[in-house]
Amino acid sequence: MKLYTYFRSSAAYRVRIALELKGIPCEPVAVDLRPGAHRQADYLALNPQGLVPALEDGGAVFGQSLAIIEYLEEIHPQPPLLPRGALDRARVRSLALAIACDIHPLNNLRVLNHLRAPLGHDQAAVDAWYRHWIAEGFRALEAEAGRCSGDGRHLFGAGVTLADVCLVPQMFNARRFHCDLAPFPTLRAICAHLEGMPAFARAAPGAQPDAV
Ligand SMILES: N[C@@H](CCC(=O)N[C@@H](CS)C(=O)NCC(=O)O)C(=O)O
Repeated sequence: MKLYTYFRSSAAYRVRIALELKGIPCEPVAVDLRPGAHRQADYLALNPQGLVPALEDGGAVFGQSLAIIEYLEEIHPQPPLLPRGALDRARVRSLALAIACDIHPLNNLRVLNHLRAPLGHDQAAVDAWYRHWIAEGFRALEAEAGRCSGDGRHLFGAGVTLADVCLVPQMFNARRFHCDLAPFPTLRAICAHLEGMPAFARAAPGAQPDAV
């Protein structure tokens, strides 16, 4: 199994956490987003979406971090990242999708680049855009955490789920862009707990071989 990854990619970070939690051996293949390696023909031949991560297994390559994580969950169910009951599974997916579909895509590299050129926004405007969508998304998640967290250390219930796997990388990005996190004490406490777990620490951007 190979993971096409970039150390600072939060979508790849989600998959790295899932691999570490499940103890699945996987060879990382670095795709450097800075010079645009993900837009080069050799990578587009593997993943026409031109985004990281992508997973290669059994001769097939596919992208989309949540599809990859659900695949890992199916082929390697232990430890589970989704709870047993249908309702709880839907609630965990709802939290994960709030991050992966409603926060992350608005602040992706290609979106920020498009704001700069051709739309002509300066760095201050791009930063304001970034922070606005983090604040909007985290406001909802903080409220969700109040209803869903069972122990103040996990976004849902009292064990690690797919929701946590998505939250920690998004928090990493929010810190990197100096977002105001004061209004989100529950999310900060959850991430502080999770980031102390060895699997999360091994998956962190700074621990990756391509981190520079
Ligand atoms: N929905 C996709 C998003 C993947 C994605 O946007 N990856 C980012 C890095 S976190 C990327 O490759 N960005 C390149 C770009 O925006 O040009 C997933 O969950 O895998």
